[in-house]
Amino acid sequence: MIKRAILKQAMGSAILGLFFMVTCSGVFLSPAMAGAIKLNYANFPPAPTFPCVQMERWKVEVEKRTGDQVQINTFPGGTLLGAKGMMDGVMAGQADIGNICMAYQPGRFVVTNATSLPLGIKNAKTGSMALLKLYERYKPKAFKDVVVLAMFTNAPGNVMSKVPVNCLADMKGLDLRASGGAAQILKAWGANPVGMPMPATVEALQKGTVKGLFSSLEVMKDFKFAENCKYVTMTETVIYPFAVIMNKGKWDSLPEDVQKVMMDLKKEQSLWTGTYMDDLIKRAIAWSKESNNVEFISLSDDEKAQWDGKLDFITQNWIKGATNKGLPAEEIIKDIKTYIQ
Ligand code: DTR
Repeated sequence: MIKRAILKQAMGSAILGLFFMVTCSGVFLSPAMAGAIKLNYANFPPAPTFPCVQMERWKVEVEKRTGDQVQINTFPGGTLLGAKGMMDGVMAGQADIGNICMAYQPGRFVVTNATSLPLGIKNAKTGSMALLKLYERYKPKAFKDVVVLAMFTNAPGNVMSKVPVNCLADMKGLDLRASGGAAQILKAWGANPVGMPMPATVEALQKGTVKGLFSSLEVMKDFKFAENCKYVTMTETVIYPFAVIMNKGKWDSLPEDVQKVMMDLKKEQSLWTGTYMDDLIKRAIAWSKESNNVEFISLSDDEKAQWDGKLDFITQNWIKGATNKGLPAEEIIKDIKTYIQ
């Protein structure tokens, strides 16, 4: 009995001692403890797609550069927040960080969506840098309740289809999947745009609800669309702007050194993603040709001029709408044109 009581007392003081050691040395309380700051990062498309690849790269870099003070838990595939609810979800704190495709909400992100007008952005690297510069210059109100951690774009869109599209006449009445502002582009070309998020397109193509889609070509590989779409018409038209955003309250709660790591990474991450995307396009084209025998159709200069000419009204309409909202629309377009040269 006595022996057991002594043992109990000894164990008690050992635990107490350990507690003091831990707290006094700061290990328990210090924010520098590994993984002390946990952040949830939501993304809407599946893990192998480029928005999620850039998310994983950002996670690794932030964890490394903060000496593992920060631990980022990533949620691809809409497991935490979906495409449409991303912005509001992050603002409400359902996720600390989220990746939004701004083109899915044309009226909400008027300034940054100007980069998705047919202005001739040639690749994702140029698009990403122009988008970030535009954001930094105008600091649009749409972002006042969040902190922007990165901005990037995909590469220009092309027509991927089950039937060959050689000229505008071939587009007539063709059911093609599009999202956001791309719907009016397909309509102007005579096609029948069918709106749905990218992940839903896999089934729509298999079932034949749509005969193809309009987007950047990396999806031929990432979503295996090359198995259904044996033709690609190279229109090289318009990019989609994306942003990585963080909940403001969460940002304010972060130590300054962590905030610095993230801000220092903003431009680098944007550039990294644009470059990664451009490289991915090359690989997806090669893979589509080699493993799925996809035919790539280029338009003659005359034909291309006809396709482009059908889209002029889109920028004009945007200028009217943005001017009515009190935005310096002409200046925004001029700036984008300068940034992409
Ligand atoms: N073109 C847009 C955006 C987009 C391009 N590639 C991906 C991959 C995953 C999600 C979105 C996108 C679109 O058509 O949705």
